[in-house]
Amino acid sequence: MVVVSLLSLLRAACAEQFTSFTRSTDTISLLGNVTFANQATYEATVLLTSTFYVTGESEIWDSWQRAVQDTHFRIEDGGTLSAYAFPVNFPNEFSAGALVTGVWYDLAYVYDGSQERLYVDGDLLASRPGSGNIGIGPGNIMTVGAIFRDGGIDPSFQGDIKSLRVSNIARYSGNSYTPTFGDFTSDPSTLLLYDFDKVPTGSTIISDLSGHGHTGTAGTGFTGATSPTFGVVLLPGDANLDDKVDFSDLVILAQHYGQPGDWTDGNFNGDPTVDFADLVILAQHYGQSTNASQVGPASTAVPEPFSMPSLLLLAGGLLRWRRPSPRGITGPTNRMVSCILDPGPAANPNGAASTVSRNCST
Ligand SMILES: [Ca+2]
Ligand SMILES: [Ca+2]
Repeated sequence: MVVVSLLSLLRAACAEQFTSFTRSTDTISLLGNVTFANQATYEATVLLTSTFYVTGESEIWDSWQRAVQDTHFRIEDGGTLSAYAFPVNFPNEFSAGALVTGVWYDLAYVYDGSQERLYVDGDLLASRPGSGNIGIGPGNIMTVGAIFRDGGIDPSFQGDIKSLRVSNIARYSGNSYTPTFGDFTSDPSTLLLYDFDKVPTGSTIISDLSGHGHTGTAGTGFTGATSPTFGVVLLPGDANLDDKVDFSDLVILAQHYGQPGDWTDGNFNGDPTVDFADLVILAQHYGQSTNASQVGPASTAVPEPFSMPSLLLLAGGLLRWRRPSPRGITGPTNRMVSCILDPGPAANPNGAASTVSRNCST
């Protein structure tokens, strides 16, 4: 019980501020390279908002040069944790587990020259024998998030990251260790270190706290690269990341309804499509806001949980609004949405359309 309580506290301490990767093209381009011999540790504190990747895999960290270096830390489709220290166990990267969304994880990959190990929250997830030195390429590309490699874009993982550390030693051994669940610290074995929770909102540059100068620049590195969001707590339903769930988010969801999408398209539940389940999430958080200094879930000011008739009303209105009217989507937004979300005692499934038409569409 003590252990459980401690873990709960550590998890709670993570819920402050971090960096959110909400698009498959979100990336931070890192200067330089890391150099290993026959030991390595990759570790990150992350919370996933999706484990669905149409490409089969997504990147947390990657340093790569074709046929020379392939050192990476990934989440594969379905939530499998994966790491590689090419050419160790070539051609098979090391994958195990089934991570889920909405949970802070302390993830680690360790290679000690004779064995590879994956840990989740300090518990050994899997191990396998391995040997040899790790390949290093002088012409590498290194990123947090998406990377352009092998002729295409490997997408970013989807979620939040609090800290990332890469080291040239095997930091953990055995079946378990006490996880950090937060910011890692630098020491002489640290090759790169980022505390994403220390980066101010709106930043585009992140410093390497290891002192090795692997400065990161967000939103660069390949055509179509986008920046993750620094210093913003992801609020379910907040598609445009402006720290509140309101009509603007509703419009975004409507514009992508029925299509594939990521968080900034209104796909909040990590499945492939912007659909009714996302609408429910948005509705449940409509009117809420939070701020980066606030720990825990968003305030619950308004509204009450919605009835299914209200949600159907909302869905119907959204689909109508997918085609901009001659006046555009700039009407009496708050009134309109409030009306739809709370159509009053007269509303019922059969009378839904007339309620919207009479009271809410002007
Ligand atoms: Ca918003
Ligand atoms: Ca969805």
